[in-house]
Amino acid sequence: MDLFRLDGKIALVTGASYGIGFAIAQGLHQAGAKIAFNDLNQELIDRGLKAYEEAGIPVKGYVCDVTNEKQVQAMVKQIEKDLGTIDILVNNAGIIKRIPMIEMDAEDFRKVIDVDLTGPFIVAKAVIPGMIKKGAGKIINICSMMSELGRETVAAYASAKGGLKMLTRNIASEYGSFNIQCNGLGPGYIETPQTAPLRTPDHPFNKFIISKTPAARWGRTDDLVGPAVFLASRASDFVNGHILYVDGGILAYIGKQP
Ligand code: NAP
Ligand code: GCO
Repeated sequence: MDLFRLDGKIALVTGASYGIGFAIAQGLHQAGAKIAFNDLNQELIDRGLKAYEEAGIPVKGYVCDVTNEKQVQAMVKQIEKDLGTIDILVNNAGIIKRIPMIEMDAEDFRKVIDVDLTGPFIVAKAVIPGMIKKGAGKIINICSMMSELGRETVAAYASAKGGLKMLTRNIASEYGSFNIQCNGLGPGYIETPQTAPLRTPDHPFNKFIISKTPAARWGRTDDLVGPAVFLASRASDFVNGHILYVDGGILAYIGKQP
């Protein structure tokens, strides 16, 4: 089972002060990796550092906006000084704005694309040269059900996550010969602050999602840990350009007969 071990590896998980990123960072640490994470401001970093300390996980935290290429390049150089070359990148940082498309300002649309698609491009571009030098690397882009499906009010987010699916495939195509594997992890509907507005007891979306999920429940962040460790480890060395959906069966299911 050493195939799934990450001892000696250095992982950067973006936007990982809490939520899915935090859970994935925890799992990568348990598999042996050293963890670096970033978030938008020192307050979030401090919140994350406290949470990692309480979980007994030694980490390095960096204030960095993934949409700012100068900040990202500086952060990657600092991580290389502090820990060494990044072996595993998890592009997790993301936002969503739930607005009907015809009511959405173009600025808001651009902001979602910037964080959820341009950000992963910028961070991957910054870490790939080190992976090439090292002769190996793992990139995991956090995609979504919206990489495959649309729904009302998430036009920007679905466009970004659909693009992220193709960016994943393109990185896989362009850098596979350098022994870099780039795959997507596509969570279903997961209990995090991002989906909290949809999970209030009286919110119709709550029942809807449970009816659309064969597992008949919302996902938990720890449901994503095993798939993330798999995609970060030697066990997936011949898996490249694949989007691994961890959705309880949503994408396989037409929905319950009313
Ligand atoms: P979340 O709770 O909103 O956490 C996202 C993290 O990214 C936050 O720490 C956030 O900081 C950070 N972030 C936002 N913009 C950033 C930027 N420009 N630079 C650096 N960090 C930034 O989201 P989540 O539910 O854990 O989701 C994490 C990822 O999974 C996202 O890519 C999301 O699209 C994806 N996803 C989520 C679900 C779900 O059901 N929850 C399902 C599929 C995919 P702030 O606290 O300042 O916002
Ligand atoms: C929404 C949700 C979803 C989830 C996730 C599903 O409003 O539909 O926020 O987009 O965040 O991306 O995989």
